[in-house]
This record gives sequence, C-alpha cells and structure tokens, in this order.
Amino acid sequence: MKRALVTGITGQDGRHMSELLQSKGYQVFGMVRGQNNPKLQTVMDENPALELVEGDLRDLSSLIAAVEQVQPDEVYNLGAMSFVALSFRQPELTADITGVGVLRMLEAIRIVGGADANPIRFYQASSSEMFGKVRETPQTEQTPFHPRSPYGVAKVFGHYTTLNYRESYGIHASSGICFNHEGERRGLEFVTRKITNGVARIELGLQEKISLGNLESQRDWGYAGDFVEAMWLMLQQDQPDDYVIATGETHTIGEFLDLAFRCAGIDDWTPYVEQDPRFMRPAEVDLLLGDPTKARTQLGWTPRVSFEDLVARMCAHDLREESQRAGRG
Ligand code: NAP
Ligand code: G4F
Repeated sequence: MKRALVTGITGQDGRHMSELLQSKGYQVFGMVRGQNNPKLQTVMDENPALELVEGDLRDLSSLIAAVEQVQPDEVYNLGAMSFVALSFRQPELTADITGVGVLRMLEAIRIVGGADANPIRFYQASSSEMFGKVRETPQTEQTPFHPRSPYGVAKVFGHYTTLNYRESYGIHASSGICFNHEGERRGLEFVTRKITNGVARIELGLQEKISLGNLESQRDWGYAGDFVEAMWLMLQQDQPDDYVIATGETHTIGEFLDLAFRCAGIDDWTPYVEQDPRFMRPAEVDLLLGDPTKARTQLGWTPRVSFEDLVARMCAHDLREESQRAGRG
C-alpha cells in the first residue's frame, strides 16, 4: 500500500486530495498544526480513515519527525497561508509559511530521504498568482512571473526552491501552477464562496447585501476536485516537471454574480451588492487565463466541471447548509 503525507489537510484541496488518494488505495497521513484545530472535527467526520501526524511548516524539526514517522512514498505540500488579501497585512508570516515552508519540507525530505529504490516524490502547490501583472495571455509554463502580493512573492520562492531541489539533489519534485479552483469546501473568505454563501443567505432572508471589493478582475475558475487529480498525475510521471493547471476560460466577478444570483431566481444583482473599500487590495491581479495544453497532452488531464456547473453546485450546497443552520432544512 502506498503511503502519502499531505500538508494542508484541513484546507479545501487537502480534503479533496485525501479522498482521491484513498480511492486509489493509499494510506493517507494528514499533517495538522497547533492544538485543538477547529477544522479538524469536520475533516475527521467526513474521513474517519485519515491518519493524523503533527507538524508545522514553520518548524523544520516537526517536518523531519513527520517524514520519519510516515515514511511516505509521496508528499503533497498543500499547506500555506493562502489568502492573498491577508498576505498584505501579514507579509512576514506569509513569507515564512508559504515561502520558506516549502524549503523546510524539501529539507526534511532531503535529510530523511527514502529507500534508494523508492525515493520520496514531492508535489508543490504553486499558483497562478505568481504571474500577477501578466506579461502575456494566456499564461503558460514559460510566461515570466510578476507577482503582485506578498503571497505571490512567497509562492515564487517556493516554486524556484522546488525546481532547485530537483536540479541539485535529483528529488522527484513537481509543481502545479494552479489557477483558481473552488467548490463546496472553499473558505468563506474567497470571493466565489463569499458570493454563493451570501446569495443563499439573501434568499433565506438572513442577509441584505454582499460587500465586495474590486469587481473588475477576471479569473480562470475551475473545480477543486478536478485539480487534485492533476496533482496526483504529476507524481505518477517518470520525470518531475512543472505544469499549468487551468480550465482555459476566464470570467469576471460580474459573470460569477450573474450566475449565482440566477440560482436564486434574481436577474439583477445590483441592489444586493455593495462595494466596500476595505476589500480592495494595494495591488491587484487583473486577469488570469491559463493554457493547460501541457497538462492535457502530457498528463492526459482535462477538467470535467464547467464554470456554470461550478457556480450551480456551490449555490446548491450553500443553500442547503444555510437552511440547515437556520433550522429550515
Ligand atoms: P486553504 O483551504 O486555505 O488551506 C490551507 C491549508 O494550509 C490549511 O489546511 C491550513 O491549516 C494549512 N496551513 C496554514 N498554515 C500552516 C502551517 N504553518 N503549517 C502547516 N499547515 C498550515 O488552501 P487551498 O485552497 O486548499 O489551497 C491548497 C494549496 O494550493 C495552498 O498552498 C494554496 O496556496 C495553493 N493554491 C490554491 C489555489 C486555489 O485556487 N485554491 C490556487 C493555486 C494555489 P490550518 O487549518 O491549520 O489553518
Ligand atoms: O477569491 P480571491 O480572494 O482569490 P485570489 O486572490 O485570486 O487568490 C486565490 O487564487 C490564487 C490562484 O490564482 C491562489 F493561489 C490563492 O491561494 C487563492 O486561492 O479573489 C479573487 C478576486 C480578486 O481580484 C479580489 O480582489 O476577487 C476580488 N474580490 C473582490 N471582492 C474579492 C472581494 N476577493 C475576496 N476574497 N473578497 C472580496 O470581498
């Protein structure tokens, strides 16, 4: 039985990844930081077969101990401080977890190693946020980086560190340059889930308006369940490499609002949305559109869930969840 160590197990992708790996017969160990993590109960309720291991991306000795304990075949580094807006307010923490954390994980793998015949394979969750003020559209594996946030800068550090450990030590280390991916497990702080949750609450009479920042930006939004399949495929290749993982479509926040409010039978969302300067960022990433040709041709990966289906399933989930919470389910 293959063994996988997954950091960020309480996050959106960690939850999808642990299910995918278990469906493929892996024994999955999720790394958890701190004590009494409030998200842990949800994760254990939905996945009782998951095994837990202590560790924090800010603490090298804890990562060495985790790798020694688990003896993984594959490590998926999905842990990060992943919220771009917060990275402007906590840049040093972001650099430490999202940037240097990657180096620490790779050091733990280098130090502990694996059996010579079975070296540990590593996946790094790189981000389209690295393209930032984009130099070309669509963005490919060759597009230069121009990050626009402390988060983006930290991801560039993690991305090049992964490449450097591949080239310096021969570690099977791959990066997925993932464009935005969403779903029912997306954190409420991200714009898509903030909208679908807000629409559900408006429909139920629990909220009057949704306060948002910049409505002009465009994103290449896919479904998280599709994206973790691409991550797994990367570690099954003979050679490690970097891949853009994207849908190849871009949409404005306005288009997302159109579809989400239509789920609630509302054609004009303008009375229900207000702009609040608190949600504007010091620098913005205006347009992301990925070209997933390499992932399609080399990994055989294609996303299954369309933009329309993504919005519909998030809306349906949030209406169900908010109804239950309000005792109306
Ligand atoms: P997420 O839901 O925000 O989850 C982040 C995870 O990181 C949580 O489990 C969190 O655990 C963990 N974490 C935070 N600080 C940590 C630390 N010091 N040590 C260990 N773990 C820590 O993020 P996601 O959407 O699943 O994204 C997964 C990864 O892909 C992240 O690296 C993200 O930056 C990257 N990414 C995401 C997208 C996207 O659109 N979703 C796109 C490109 C790249 P706690 O419960 O302890 O906070
Ligand atoms: O949903 P967002 O916070 O996602 P963002 O900044 O694109 O980052 C996500 O995708 C990255 C991949 O490109 C990941 F690496 C990263 O970890 C994260 O998962 O914001 C999307 C857009 C931005 O332009 C933002 O300014 O929505 C705009 N926006 C407008 N009003 C808002 C809001 N974003 C949030 N979170 N909240 C708002 O009220």
